[in-house]
Amino acid sequence: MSIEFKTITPQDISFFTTLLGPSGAFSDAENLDVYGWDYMHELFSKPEIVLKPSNTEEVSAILKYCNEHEIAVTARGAGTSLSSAALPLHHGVVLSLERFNKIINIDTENLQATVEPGVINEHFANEVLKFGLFYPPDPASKGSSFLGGNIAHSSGGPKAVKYGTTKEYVLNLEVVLATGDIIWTGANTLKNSTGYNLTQLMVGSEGTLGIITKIVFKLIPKPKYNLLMLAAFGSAEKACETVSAIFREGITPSALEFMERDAIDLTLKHNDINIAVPEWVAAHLLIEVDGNYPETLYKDCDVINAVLEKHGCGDVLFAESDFEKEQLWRLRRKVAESVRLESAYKEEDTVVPRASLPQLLRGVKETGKKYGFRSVCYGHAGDGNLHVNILKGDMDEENWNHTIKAGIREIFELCKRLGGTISGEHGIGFTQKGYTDLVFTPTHKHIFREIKKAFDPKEILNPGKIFD
Ligand code: LAC
Ligand code: ZN
Repeated sequence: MSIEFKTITPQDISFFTTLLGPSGAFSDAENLDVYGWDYMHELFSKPEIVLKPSNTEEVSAILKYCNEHEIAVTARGAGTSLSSAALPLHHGVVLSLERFNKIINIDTENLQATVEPGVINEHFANEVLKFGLFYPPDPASKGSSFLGGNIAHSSGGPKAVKYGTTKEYVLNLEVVLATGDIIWTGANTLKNSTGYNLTQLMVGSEGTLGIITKIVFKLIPKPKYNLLMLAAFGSAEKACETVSAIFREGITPSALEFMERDAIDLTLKHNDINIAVPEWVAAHLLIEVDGNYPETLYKDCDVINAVLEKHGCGDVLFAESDFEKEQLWRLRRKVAESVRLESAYKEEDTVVPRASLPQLLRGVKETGKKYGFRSVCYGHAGDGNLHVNILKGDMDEENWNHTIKAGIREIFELCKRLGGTISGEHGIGFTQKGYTDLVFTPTHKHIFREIKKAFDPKEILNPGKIFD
């Protein structure tokens, strides 16, 4: 944290209050407290003021002022980042996008929508569904996370295995740069071969390059049918082996999720979900197929069932009703929340080429034994994306804060050896920065710094995140 930012003065507060009105600028203790936490609840860093602009011009005026006065600005969506990206490390301004909550237009002719970044993911998906349209990215936080934050993190979710992550759906962005300049990054077209791809540069940039104020999304027609099954395995590694075999048989499921026994047990413990899991079950795969023709989907399920049998699957539960589907999805979606209810934990977002998943799981468990930690593994197996939650339980502070970091590093080294990387969908933010030396060479860092300089010469935007 070498950069020095200016502390906010009464004159600055007066500027912001005049610009946004008293209901747009908050420096009372309660607000500063709320916006100093993030989802992980382990870290706290208090902003000096919280600003809630409602339009692009206000964002532009805020950034222009902060740039001139060298005040740090941390953009914040719903605060659900799993890498502490919205934590105002250098205090200064938290710029909340919560008032940017309008769906501006749903274009049913072109299958596109223009929205503001503070729209909640699930609300947007439900609104476009009214027109028979589909916005697939469905992170676990979809009920509360904002679309702008989803772009900032390149968020995924179970549907990504067939439909891709957020980045596949972003066509064009209105962005305010640190200087206050406003640009559109591209065009509202499905193709664009016109210069550098600034749109995709913004995706995953975690608020370090600019503030997104409008989004043009691509939409697709909603498939009419889906089938869902829960496959039980006596061996977690066998379950992982099955994943790539399903694709090799020519099937691309619309979701292919993995949960090891510990994840299932924690979810059942902390939620009212009525599913009996026999003793012998070591892991589940949750497999969904979707499309417009039920007979094709049943045939796909036959192919999948044959693969499951060949790989030692002990039992398949086929969801017979919407209620049963909902129960199975809750079993999967509630894992993260349940782990959190159980213990303090570290959230690692490992990702490898999908056929390497069994090796990754084995490595995680071996590392856990070596360092004495309990890991709960689950996630988007079809994407080779395994969430590894390391539980604190009764581990002492020294181990928790220092020793096990070496274990996490070993897990990430394994990811790299297997051709993977250290985050599939949660981002680097602040919490994962200490491991980026494994994946960023000095050349990468040089390029990153030059890009940063071009967008944000005084480094006021989300300082201290992704890289120094
Ligand atoms: C999930 C979140 C943690 O997949 O990414 O549940
Ligand atoms: Zn996930």
